[in-house]
Amino acid sequence: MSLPPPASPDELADRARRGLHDRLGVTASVVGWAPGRVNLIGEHTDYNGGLVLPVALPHATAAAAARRRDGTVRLSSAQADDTWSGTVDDLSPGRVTGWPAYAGGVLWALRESGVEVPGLDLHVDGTVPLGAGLSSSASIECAVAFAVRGLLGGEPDDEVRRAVVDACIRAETEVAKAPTGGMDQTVSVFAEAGSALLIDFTTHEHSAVPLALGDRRIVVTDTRVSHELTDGGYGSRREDCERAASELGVATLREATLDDLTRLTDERVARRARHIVTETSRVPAAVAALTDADWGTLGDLFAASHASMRDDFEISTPELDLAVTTALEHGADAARMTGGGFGGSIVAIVASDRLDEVVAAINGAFADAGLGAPDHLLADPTAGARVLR
Ligand code: GAF
Repeated sequence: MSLPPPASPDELADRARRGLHDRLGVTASVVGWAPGRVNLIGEHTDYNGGLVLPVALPHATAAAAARRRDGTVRLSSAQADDTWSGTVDDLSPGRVTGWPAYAGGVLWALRESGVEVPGLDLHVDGTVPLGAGLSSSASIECAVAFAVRGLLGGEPDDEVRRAVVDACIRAETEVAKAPTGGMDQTVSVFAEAGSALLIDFTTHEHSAVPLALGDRRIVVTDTRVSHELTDGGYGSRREDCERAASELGVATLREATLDDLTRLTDERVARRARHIVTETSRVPAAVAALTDADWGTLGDLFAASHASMRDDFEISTPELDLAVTTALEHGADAARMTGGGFGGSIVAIVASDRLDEVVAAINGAFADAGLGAPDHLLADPTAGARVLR
């Protein structure tokens, strides 16, 4: 059994260039490329001032673009039949829904931040599975932002990259109305090949954590149970966390200890907060385990993280639980659900010689349970967004 790699950045850029030509009849002058992500550990901690440890996927979005002189914006996508046409003003919050909110909301947010966004034709094409909890939306946003930066000239430096992350977060929260926390855009822009990215959402600093995986691979299983961050479950978890922080008199739950949580009166809110406090403490421990190639400890941390999301945060599903249990029974060193939850994917660390067995066992368990076939991919840690000319 083999899990083939997705199109390379150059191949995907060529696909996007061809798409721009075929759908909108123009020749691309630049392509923005940005990856999706899988989070190793640190879930729902980003909007709580906590720590996260994602890696960028080789699966990505390419946005091919050409400047226009008349101020018009036209957007098309290989993953959608419709073409959006209007001006940057038409992309402001409340005026656009669906995929153009992600692709085009970035143009509005960049302009709000002072960037002179020109009229443009733009076509996106991607290999990040949609609705799988692997940040297809952040990869679209960041690819579009890098295409715009490419049209404006020069290579995005660190300051420009930070501004891109901020604009993409605004597009997602204010235009697409997904109340997310910023992890996905940060790793899509700042990831380094072969490393995870440790991000601290109190200091807003990040650092690459080289992964000593040896003959192990990061395997993602998409349960293909739908995952939608605008559905309300994500937002209600966020509200519970904010309520806990407010009752404890702290700015974010990063400042709370387990002892503090005994002061919370609502049982559900206390469990949500316990997930955040314990999950944040697991991130540095996982960094140490990954750095030392201590797979036993990493397995324990992933197991505690999964149980915390299942029982305290209540964002797992029977399909995610089944995939995790089956992966572990068949030799995965570590496995947990990943991303926002309510469906989506699990992430597992698996020795190369157990890969086929783990994949076959999950497929078999899903078939036995009468579930649709899951998808699997290899998450070899990739570098972040770039401009391709
Ligand atoms: C989603 C969000 F977009 C992130 O900001 C993060 O909160 C994640 O869910 C959960 O860790 O991907």
